[in-house]
Amino acid sequence: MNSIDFAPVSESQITRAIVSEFAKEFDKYVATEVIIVGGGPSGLMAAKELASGGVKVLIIERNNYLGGGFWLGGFLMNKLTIRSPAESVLDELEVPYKEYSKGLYVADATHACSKLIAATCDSGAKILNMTALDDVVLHKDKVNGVVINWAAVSALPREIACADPVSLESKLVIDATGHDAVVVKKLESRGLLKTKGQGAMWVERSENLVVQHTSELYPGLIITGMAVSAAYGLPRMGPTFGAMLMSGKKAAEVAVDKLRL
Ligand code: 48H
Repeated sequence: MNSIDFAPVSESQITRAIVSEFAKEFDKYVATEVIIVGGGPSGLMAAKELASGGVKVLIIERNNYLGGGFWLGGFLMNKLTIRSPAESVLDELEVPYKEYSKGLYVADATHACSKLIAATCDSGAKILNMTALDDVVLHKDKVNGVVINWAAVSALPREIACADPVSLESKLVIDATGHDAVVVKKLESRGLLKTKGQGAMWVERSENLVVQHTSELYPGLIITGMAVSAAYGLPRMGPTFGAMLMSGKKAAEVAVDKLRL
């Protein structure tokens, strides 16, 4: 390849393309059916399932990248483990894996995470990255949306960035923020519910319990992934991800049932 002639486009055209397309899409999602806070494995899975079923869904993610803890297994080693029967999700996503021992599967974390992100984008779910949850919208004891700000603004001390956030309305919000259970904590800080804090490690019990407790914790607020452990004081499972994926699927089912009511 000697040379390529790229299309003659000016600097201002590039800026306009970004501004106008972003603004158009943002406008469409100012009011939506489901907002998922957190783009880790549970949030991505919930978003993929909902959007593939035709639900209008937006993910809010404070980092510029999606995937949360799904890029690594544990201890900075990028092999994931999944316990049976959750390898079915790896099959769905076409992620190669091998059986390490009976019912325990290992996959490349980077491969699994990339495929999950791609499948979520392909499903039609929309993503606002570099966006942090600031608060919830609460109408008559029901969560009705989220208050957001740019993550960079949220990271600054108040006295430097006294920039007000904006609100997005939704019929349902899903807390998929992992160990911090950030949305749940906004309700707890107002005395509307009480969390137990995450329990100690007990792999054997943890994953079944997380999926079992994935539910609507407060009117309008569904919880998934490690946010479930934090809310209910369930044992943790360490670096194995089957329950995160299955909990995301269950959160989507709970949301669809609620939307139908
Ligand atoms: C916007 C936010 C905010 C905010 C956080 O931690 P995650 O990967 O969460 P899960 O629950 O999908 O998966 C948990 C798993 O990764 C894990 O940690 C396991 C299995 N641990 C077991 C154990 O025993 O330790 O992803 C949460 C996402 C991240 O991308 C955050 O950046 C994002 O939520 N997030 N986004 N506004 N305020 N807080």
